[in-house]
Parts: sequence; C-alpha cells; structure tokens
Amino acid sequence: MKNIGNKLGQSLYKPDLFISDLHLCASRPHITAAFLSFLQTIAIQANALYILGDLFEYWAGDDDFEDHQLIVNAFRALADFGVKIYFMHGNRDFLISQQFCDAAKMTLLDDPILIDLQGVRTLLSHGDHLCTDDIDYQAFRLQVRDPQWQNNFLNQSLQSRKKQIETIRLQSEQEKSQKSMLIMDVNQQAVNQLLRKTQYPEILIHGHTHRPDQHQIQLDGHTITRWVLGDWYEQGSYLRRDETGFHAMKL
Ligand code: LP5
Ligand code: MN
Repeated sequence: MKNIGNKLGQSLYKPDLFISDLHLCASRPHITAAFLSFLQTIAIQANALYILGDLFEYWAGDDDFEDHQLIVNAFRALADFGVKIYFMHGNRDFLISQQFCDAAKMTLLDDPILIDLQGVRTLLSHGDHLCTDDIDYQAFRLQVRDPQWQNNFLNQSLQSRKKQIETIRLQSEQEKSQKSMLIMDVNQQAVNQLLRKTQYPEILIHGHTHRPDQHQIQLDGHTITRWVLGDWYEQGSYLRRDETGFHAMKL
C-alpha cells in the first residue's frame, strides 16, 4: 500500500472506517450523542464510513421518525464534507428504504458485497445470514426478507407494525436465552462457502454477533482475516483501516 505524502511530508492517506450494531434508539441518548460526536470528530477525517447494519434498534418504516432526523442531518453534513457513507441492512433495520438512504446521502450496499478497499479485496456483510445453525432465525429471516411480505407489512398502520415488532423482539429475546452461543455464531462452513464463492478475498468484515475479534482463516491455501465488529451498547467501537493496516478502536 502506497503512503502518499504532500510536500510537508504529511500523509494524505485517509482511513476507511467500519461500524455496525449501534442499535440507536431514544432510550439510549448517550449512545446517539457518542455517535454524533464520532461523526463530527473521527469520521470527518475518513475517506469512507461503512455502516454494516443494525444502525437502529429497529426500523418499522420510514414514517417512524423519532429522532432519526438528527442522524440524517449529521450524515448529510458528513457527506457534504466529502466523506463517502455506505450503509448495509442489518436484521433490525432491513426496512430502511432507498429513499431514506438518498435523504441521508448514503449509498445502500448489498449483503454480502465484495469491494476494492484502496487495493485490498474486502468482503463486507452484516453477518446474520452466516449464522446457519440458527435454524429458527433463518426461517424467520427468509419470511421477513420477502418483498411481498415487506409490502404487506409496510401497508399496515405504524401502530400495528410497532406492536408486531415488540412481540417479535420479546419472542426473540426469550428464544435467544435458550440458544447456545455456538448456535448464534457464524457457521465456519457457511463462511468458507462464501469465501470460495467470492474467490478468497483478503479480508472479511462483519458484525451481528457482537463478539469483536480478529480470526485468521486458512482455506485452500489462502489466508483470510475475518474481522468481527463490536456493538455500541456500552461503548462505541470501530474498525479503522489506514496505511499501516486494520486497527480495532474504542471510543
Ligand atoms: O437482533 P438480535 O441480535 O437481538 O437477535 C437476532 C435474531 N432476532 C431477530 C429479531 C429482531 O431482534 C427483532 C425484530 C427487528 C425488527 C425488524 C422490523 C421488521 C420485522 C417485523 C416483524 C414482525 O432478528 C435472533 C437470533 C440472533 O439474532 C442471533 O443470530 O437468534 O433470532 C430469533 O431469536 C428469532 C427466533 O428464533 C424466531 C422468531 C420466530 C418468530 C415467528 C413469528 C413470525 C411472524 C411474523 C409476523 C408477525
Ligand atoms: Mn444484527
């Protein structure tokens, strides 16, 4: 990786930042404040900000505004400053629409997606579809990711949608307490299958499991690094890629 310098010898390399699982909501205002501060002080110095899903605690539809306008304005300001913003759906906010992304000046990414990260083949995902041992969740996911199901759901009143989400969230929390940690982690075969399909990228970055870590994978003679992003429940965290490599950072 070339480190381009200016006449004063300062590095002109701008880092790329990766975050996920912020779960922003009105009941955790300190996390929203920490995120807004992160955008204004850290992300503003970046080349790009990649948000790999679960930005919001849940998304019932674009008509559920709460304090989202504050976030939209902050994204717009960041984009106007020249920082590229990419967003990928998570299992909590997959109903965020293209129109919302346009309003926030974010580019909506497919999940998974292979990108050229300033010279490094990098695969990005939220990660939930890799948890293939979680059979009940995968069945639920298949149902709610169906465009026709989503149309039906979005045609209901906001009040009714929120009520249903509340029910699912309670059920999800109850079921999660019965599931083993292993079942709720990514399945190595599913990861390997994806890495083969995408011709062995150097890096895989995902969130969802809330188990921040760095894993080295040896597969068919290739070495792939899997970075898992942390959540923002207690403290903000992000992955930074600069001219010296990848670094897991805490706020
Ligand atoms: O999010 P997290 O990490 O806590 O848990 C996930 C899985 N749970 C979910 C559910 C979400 O947390 C809550 C819903 C978000 C709002 C989406 C908005 C639109 C959808 C509206 C639906 C009415 O994703 C959890 C995984 C865990 O990750 C780890 O991977 O285990 O999965 C579950 O616990 C799901 C249960 O196992 C299955 C739930 C079956 C529900 C069946 C009823 C379907 C009827 C739908 C129509 C009302
Ligand atoms: Mn998730």
